Amino acid sequence: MTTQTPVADDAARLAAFEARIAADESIEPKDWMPERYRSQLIRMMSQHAHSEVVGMLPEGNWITRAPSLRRKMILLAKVQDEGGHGLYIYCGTETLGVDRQELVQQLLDGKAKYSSIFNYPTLSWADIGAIGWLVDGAAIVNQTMLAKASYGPYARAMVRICKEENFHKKQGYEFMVTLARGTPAQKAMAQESLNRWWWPSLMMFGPHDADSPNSDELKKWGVKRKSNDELRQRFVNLTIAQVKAIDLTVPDPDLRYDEASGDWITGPIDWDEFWRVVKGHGPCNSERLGARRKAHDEGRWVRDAAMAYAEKQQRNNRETTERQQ
Ligand code: FAQ
Repeated sequence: MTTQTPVADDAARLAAFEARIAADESIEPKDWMPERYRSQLIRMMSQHAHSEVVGMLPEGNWITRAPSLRRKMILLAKVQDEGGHGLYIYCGTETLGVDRQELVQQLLDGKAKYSSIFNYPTLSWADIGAIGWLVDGAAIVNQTMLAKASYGPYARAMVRICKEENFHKKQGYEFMVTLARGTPAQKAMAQESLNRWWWPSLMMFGPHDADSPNSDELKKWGVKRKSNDELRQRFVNLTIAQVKAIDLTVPDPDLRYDEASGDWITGPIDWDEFWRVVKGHGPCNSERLGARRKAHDEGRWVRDAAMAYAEKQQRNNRETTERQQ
């Protein structure tokens, strides 16, 4: 498949499209859509797919070091799930007329974004629990909203992905509960990990609404149903209760409860750090891209073999059909 040539938008079709969005109709791949809607979806969905695939790396690092068979099996299954999520979302993106290889190449060339969170290192075993709890927890808050997105293939992928992410989050929290109720050293390891993952998890929701150039358009077209700040606030409210339940603390001296709104209000987020990581200068950006490039190069023979096999099957089918005629 090659990238489709943009078709000029016209006012009547745009009005009909916007009426469908207002009526909460699902937009499907063969429906007419404004080019800007298409390109915004390709941008966001491909970044999401890349995040899932790059997101396998921090946890994948610990598969060989899991301390029990049970934890190893859970971790293996989780990392495999994330790869599957990437594949669903790449498939969803292809329905917009873009070639997957083109998107993967953008990632390998360092031209595509993926979630900032995966550029932080996994330094201790507790990080595997913290990722399931906080990173999958944040992803669920965001993706439950996206399961109602106006673009059908993306929304349907999110429904399935959220079911799996819920398992991931629950195992992550159960993991942290076990450490927090374990020996003093285990509890300290859980706390140290929470200290490192807390702020990067809040950054996953993107910049404040006032600094989010894409949000207005995405909300107008029903892709985002809630803003970055609304989702971040929901995540904070849900998570602080869980932190307290296991007697840990978040590394935020300014955290306070606001009686009037019922919200937990955090201190300021370090946006300089966020943009540094997004622009490629986080602690693990080059390591992550290096690992993806290596995997891509080493997997070339698998792709070549799969293509050769598919061509052979097609040839055999053609010959069988010709013989039967
Ligand atoms: N990291 O105007 P906005 C997961 C960029 S999946 C990097 O607010 P938008 C599962 C943004 O792209 C995690 N870049 O952008 C898992 C834009 O740049 P551009 C991924 C970020 O699109 C768990 C610029 O900043 N989830 O974790 C980030 O309206 C465990 C301005 O921002 C998704 O991708 C960031 N955190 O809102 C896997 C969900 N935030 O393109 C493995 C789908 C912003 O203009 C293990 N995506 N940027 O150059 C979304 O919901 C949205 O795209 C946002 C950003 C909310 C991420």
